Amino acid sequence: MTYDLTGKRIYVAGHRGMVGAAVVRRLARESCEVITAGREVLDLTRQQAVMDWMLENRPDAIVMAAARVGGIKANSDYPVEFLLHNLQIETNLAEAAHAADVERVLFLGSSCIYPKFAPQPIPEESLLAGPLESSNEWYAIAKIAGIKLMQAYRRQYGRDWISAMPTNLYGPGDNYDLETSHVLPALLRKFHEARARGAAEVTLWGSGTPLREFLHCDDLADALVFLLRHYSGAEHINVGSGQEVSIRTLAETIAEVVGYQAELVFDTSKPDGTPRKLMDSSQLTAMGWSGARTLRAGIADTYASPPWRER
Ligand code: GFB
Repeated sequence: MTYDLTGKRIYVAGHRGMVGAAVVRRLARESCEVITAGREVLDLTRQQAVMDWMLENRPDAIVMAAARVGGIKANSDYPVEFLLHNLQIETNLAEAAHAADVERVLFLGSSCIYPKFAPQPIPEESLLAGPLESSNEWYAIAKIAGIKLMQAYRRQYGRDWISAMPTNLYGPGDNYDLETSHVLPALLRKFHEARARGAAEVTLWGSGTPLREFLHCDDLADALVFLLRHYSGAEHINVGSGQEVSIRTLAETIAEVVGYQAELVFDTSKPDGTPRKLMDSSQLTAMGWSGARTLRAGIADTYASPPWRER
């Protein structure tokens, strides 16, 4: 199938976030109209406000890049917000999209919602096949519900709405708050500041042994536009890079990019989380998408972007 984006009005929910901003950048290369609505215009946790906005603006397609996201500590510290706000955002958007007869909706899951001990690489059918990682089960339940909601609208109303399952993401516009961010931006900041201070050590959380797959947000955005154009199915599609590193190796790579060597100190009072979550993205590659940049090139691109460097 091909969904022609020409002349379409595509609403990018969450356009100020790292993923949303990357999708807006990618859609700028298409002959479509991009619609956005900042939090000051539209609070996506408010059902009536979302319904009113959607019926007034009537986009042809929606990329649901709005969510309450964060790293392993943020997920443990704010279970209510990770469950409640993500449920509110996805249910409000879906209900309003149906009312406004939106023809395409692309929902975003995350590789962390697979079972803690899913087979590696993780195939799409592993979803719900085992217990979740406890540190982010709140977020996982909300995101699994979102995938199910897309399937429900396909089944009951024939909506051609789809879901993608991205791996751990990074890139320009990331969250660099050391308490709530993901590991890659946190280590970029830690090494950047260690160099500025001439610090001898950089402290990492956990043991450094967990393995993580990483994908640059601009590569994700390209894959999402590809799926919006070419994918029509009930099952979510894994979007990974296939590039997996240990947290220790990630730190060593970031030290090289930042240009500062420091002793790595591992604070094992902090959780490791899921030991590994490499996804099997062969369905996506079989459809014809490829082109994820190397992790080192992606980290270098990120470190060459704000807030580290003005482009
Ligand atoms: O990226 P991260 O916070 O989330 O942690 P997850 C990845 C690994 O990096 C964990 C370790 O083993 C952390 O202990 N780590 C080491 C650090 N140093 C740091 C640090 O300074 N900051 C952080 N944040 N981690 C998330 C889920 O799991 O995956 C989210 O909790 C989301 O819901 C995301 O889905 C994609 O990869 O473990």
